[in-house]
Amino acid sequence: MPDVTIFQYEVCPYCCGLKALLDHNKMPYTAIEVNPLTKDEIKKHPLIDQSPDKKYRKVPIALVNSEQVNDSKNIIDRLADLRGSASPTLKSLDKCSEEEKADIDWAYDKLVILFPPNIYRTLSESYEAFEYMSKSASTWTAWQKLVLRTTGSLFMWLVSPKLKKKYNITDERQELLDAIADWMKRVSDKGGKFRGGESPNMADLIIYGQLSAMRDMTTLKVLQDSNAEFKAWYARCREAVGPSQRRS
Ligand SMILES: N[C@@H](CCC(=O)N[C@@H](CS)C(=O)NCC(=O)O)C(=O)O
Repeated sequence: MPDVTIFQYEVCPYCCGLKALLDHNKMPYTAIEVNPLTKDEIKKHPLIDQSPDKKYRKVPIALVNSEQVNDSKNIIDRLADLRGSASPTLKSLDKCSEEEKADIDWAYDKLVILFPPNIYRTLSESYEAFEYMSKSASTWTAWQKLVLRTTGSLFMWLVSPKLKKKYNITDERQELLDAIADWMKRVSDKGGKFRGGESPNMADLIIYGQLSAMRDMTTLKVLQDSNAEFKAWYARCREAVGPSQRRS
């Protein structure tokens, strides 16, 4: 198994989609929570390239056997290469079926962009997201957590309308409910259990993982309370993904 470290935010859907694949494939990893205000964990890490032309400041970033890989899709491809034996749920994205690829593209291009305007839509929901984020960062000081919770939640709540405008979103809640209904229609076309049929495919796992970034948040509760089929699919995916393979 490769040695994998992931620089992440606990609420980052790209990070959570990636981790769902690792958990399901029983691949252990270390996760380092990045402070979104300072990004010190990335800026000060000796194995992260700091040269001006190569510096990358988004998450996830992975160290795979000490080699830096940026961007969740590149990380998936790299891990699939290294894993050697083919796994239907950890293969390089260009080995996915056209349908699986289209579902994954939909998740990246349409679904995930609806998350921020939802989780930061009110000041209290924004605070809830940052409270959750600060709880996940065991190595930060109480002061850092307080600054993150207050400044971060206020900032994202203020930025949220700009995100809506940028992505042409009018009613963030309704559009997310519609997207989930659309996804469940596609799952139902395959018998209703998973989009992959009797077992989850990569799209099920990535989409579940991305949505799990909002666990314990109001948005996910609203989705589950409004759509019983979705609630059941989400629970089946959680079961299929199994326990976290995070070592520390
Ligand atoms: N295409 C990238 C997107 C990564 C991304 O946008 N991550 C967000 C967090 S969810 C980020 O780091 N944004 C910049 C920031 O927080 O400063 C991927 O799939 O990894």
